[in-house]
Amino acid sequence: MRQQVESFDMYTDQQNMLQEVLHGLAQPQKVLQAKYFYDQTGSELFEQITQQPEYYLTRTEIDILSEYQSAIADCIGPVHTLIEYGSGSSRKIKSLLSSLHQLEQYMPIDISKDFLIQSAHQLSKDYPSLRIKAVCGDYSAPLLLPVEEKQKKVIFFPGSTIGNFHPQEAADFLQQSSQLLEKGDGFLIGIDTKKEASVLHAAYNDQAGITAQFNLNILRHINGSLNGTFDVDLFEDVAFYNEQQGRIEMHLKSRIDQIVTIADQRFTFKKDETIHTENSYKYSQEEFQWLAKQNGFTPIRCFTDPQHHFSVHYLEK
Ligand code: AVJ
Repeated sequence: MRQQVESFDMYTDQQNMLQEVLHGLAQPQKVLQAKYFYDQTGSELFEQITQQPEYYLTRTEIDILSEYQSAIADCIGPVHTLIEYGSGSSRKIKSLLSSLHQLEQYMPIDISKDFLIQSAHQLSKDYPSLRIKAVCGDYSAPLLLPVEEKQKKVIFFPGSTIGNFHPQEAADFLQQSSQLLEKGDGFLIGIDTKKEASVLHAAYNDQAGITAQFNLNILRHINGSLNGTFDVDLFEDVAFYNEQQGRIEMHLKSRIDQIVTIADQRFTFKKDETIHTENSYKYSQEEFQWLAKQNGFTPIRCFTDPQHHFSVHYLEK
């Protein structure tokens, strides 16, 4: 029973967080990478965001995956290995594990090791004949995966997480992913669409203030992990749709002139100066298909909801 879940440790860069944080805060426009939202508290807050009425993304993606469950499975055809970037919602993955044809192996990749292993064991109870290889690693960096050649593979990357990358980084990321694949392998990816600014604005400014807590929590994470002196009450959450760039921007705005220290380095903030904590790019169906085509994939089909609020693209190498 136990042998059904194997785990592989490929996460190497513990030292990186300090360097990346210090580097980002030294820029003229201070910046923190969105991946640092996700400590234990941050992951829990994100989970709560997905349940807010204004945050349509997760709910809509789950609806699309369930509505088109068999169409997706037929479109993909027989597949040996399903790779998931970031082991997220079990509802999304279960819909695929239950419907994909001839699936033998599931390989979730995540940097949060405890969460990864725990969800792998949980899933193995419901899918006793599935081989699960849990890979602890950073899927945004080049990875050597324990996959068999000559077996059809599909990468699943839900949640519009690729939206955190600048378009050029998203392009590089697609290229890098295509290098893990062979001709005929697939990529199933969730993409948030361009839509009325008011819908987008509401999704990132929920009434309950959960997104604000999530944004501010990045400062607590840095305080805890890197000995920072951020006073969370002296920063304010700001989120808006930048229509020019087609992205939601999240910032933390300093309420006063202040100095913050991290690992003995001092950073000065002017009143109203911001730290840019996240971009969340939105793509029309045509824009994303164009990006995929330019970067090693053929768009096969795009699944969407009646309001076109979210999209799930199936691409083939
Ligand atoms: C997990 C990156 C898809 O961009 O909507 C939610 C993160 N940030 N609310 C998104 C997020 C603020 C989320 N992604």
